[in-house]
Amino acid sequence: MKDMREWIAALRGIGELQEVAAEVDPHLEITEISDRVMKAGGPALLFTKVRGSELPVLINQFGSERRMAMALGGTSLDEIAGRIAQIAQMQPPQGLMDKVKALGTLKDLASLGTKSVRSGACQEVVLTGDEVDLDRLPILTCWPGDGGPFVTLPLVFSNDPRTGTRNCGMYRVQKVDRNTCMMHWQIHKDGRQHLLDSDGRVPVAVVIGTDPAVTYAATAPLPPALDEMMFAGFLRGDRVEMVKAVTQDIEVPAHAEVVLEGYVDAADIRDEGPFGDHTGFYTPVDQYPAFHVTGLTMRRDAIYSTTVVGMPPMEDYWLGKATERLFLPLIRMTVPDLVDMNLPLEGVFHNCAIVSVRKRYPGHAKKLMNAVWGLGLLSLTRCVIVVDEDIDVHDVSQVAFRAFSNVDPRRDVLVVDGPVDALDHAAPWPAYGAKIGFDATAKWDGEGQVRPWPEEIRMSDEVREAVSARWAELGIRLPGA
Ligand SMILES: Cc1cc2nc3c(=O)[nH]c(=O)nc-3n(C[C@H](O)[C@H](O)[C@H](O)COP(=O)(O)O)c2cc1C
Ligand SMILES: [Mn+2]
Repeated sequence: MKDMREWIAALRGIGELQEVAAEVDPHLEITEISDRVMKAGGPALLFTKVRGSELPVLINQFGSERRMAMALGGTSLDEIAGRIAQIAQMQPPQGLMDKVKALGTLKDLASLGTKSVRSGACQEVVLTGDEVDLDRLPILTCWPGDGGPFVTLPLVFSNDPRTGTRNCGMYRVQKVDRNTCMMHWQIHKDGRQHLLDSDGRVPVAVVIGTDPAVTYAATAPLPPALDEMMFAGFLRGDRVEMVKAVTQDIEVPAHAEVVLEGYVDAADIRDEGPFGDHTGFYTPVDQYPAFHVTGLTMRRDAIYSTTVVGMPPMEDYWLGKATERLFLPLIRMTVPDLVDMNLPLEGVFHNCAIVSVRKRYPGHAKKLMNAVWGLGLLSLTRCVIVVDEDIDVHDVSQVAFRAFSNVDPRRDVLVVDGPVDALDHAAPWPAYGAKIGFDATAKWDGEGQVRPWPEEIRMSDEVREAVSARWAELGIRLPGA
């Protein structure tokens, strides 16, 4: 897919998109409608008549596992993760079959770059200087306590002032007036570092509405040196086409729907928020830099893409799940003893990670906690629960059973201090506080278990198979069967 239109057409083609022709209000009403649809696991919505704007609004494009996988060109997230694992584990090919397979993998790698083009549909309409008017866009005011309208699904592009490396992160953008916004890049994020390393001003492009692999890539926690557009190119198997912005020295995806060009000014710090956030709480007003818009470019019939975050589950749950699945093979390159990982819904990404370990030595579970607290944005995880590898980390009930029964609080709990997520409201200080790890694995002698560890109860295979064989004969009906 090269743009959002192809994606919309694909969603429509498989019955995953519902068009809404009735007029709707971007002030709170779209949130209430979309929230109901997201919580019910419903389709993507295309609102074609939005009060106060000519642009239709696309929302909930990623709101199911099926759509999320489709967005990244696969049938399931695990299948896409498998492609990444293949590259992560790439060995020099041995036999002929291996060589043929390796060619497929190399083809994937060939799509890693980006391609600079001279013109793009995103610049069919160009407004500069006094013509810039953000009031033309159907920017949502999501929740009653919000500080204003927010662009909620923006791809924020900036370049490292020292190296020129591109970054693309999804940081919400609050609209202040017709050509001024606030840039909510948090303390741990790459875009913010660009501003710190600059002479006080960084050119920035806020891009709205691209093909879904590109949009997803903006949310992916890649190391700063890795260009998210290369990652997007790999995911979709085709290089992303980039075009020069009109008023700033920066490139933007050529096939985007809407682009806000401008600069972020370190000397212009103002109040940002409040904002009803993905944690389920409002984040309070805080100080962030202003983003001054010098150019607004669009397609002639541009479509505005957005989301609503709030009390989970919402659409962004699936963006986070994709990251959990796709990054697992990459994490396993350096932490091979981490078998599987689940960032459960209730943990809103940063509050909880459940991981399983192939335990080989005393203290192995605690080693894994420390590994998690040392990995990129995962390091901000407030609670890490470690279980043995035979436990399904995605079955929260199974995990809870071990966490409740296998943990001696004095021996099996680790509390550490360090950086926590900027949105963690329970931490006493902003972005700094405590994190906790629970070792819910079976304990060994060498871990201070002086009594024998009990065996879990399981019926023998022989009896289970025998009962299965005569189950029909017994005539017992189980609920739901
Ligand atoms: C819908 C959505 C909204 C987000 N909003 C913000 C935000 O306002 N500020 C922020 O720092 N991160 C936000 N994030 C998380 C970042 O996009 C994510 O951490 C990403 O990895 C940042 O890119 P970077 O690693 O290049 O800095 C949001 C993520 C999603 C899915
Ligand atoms: Mn980045």
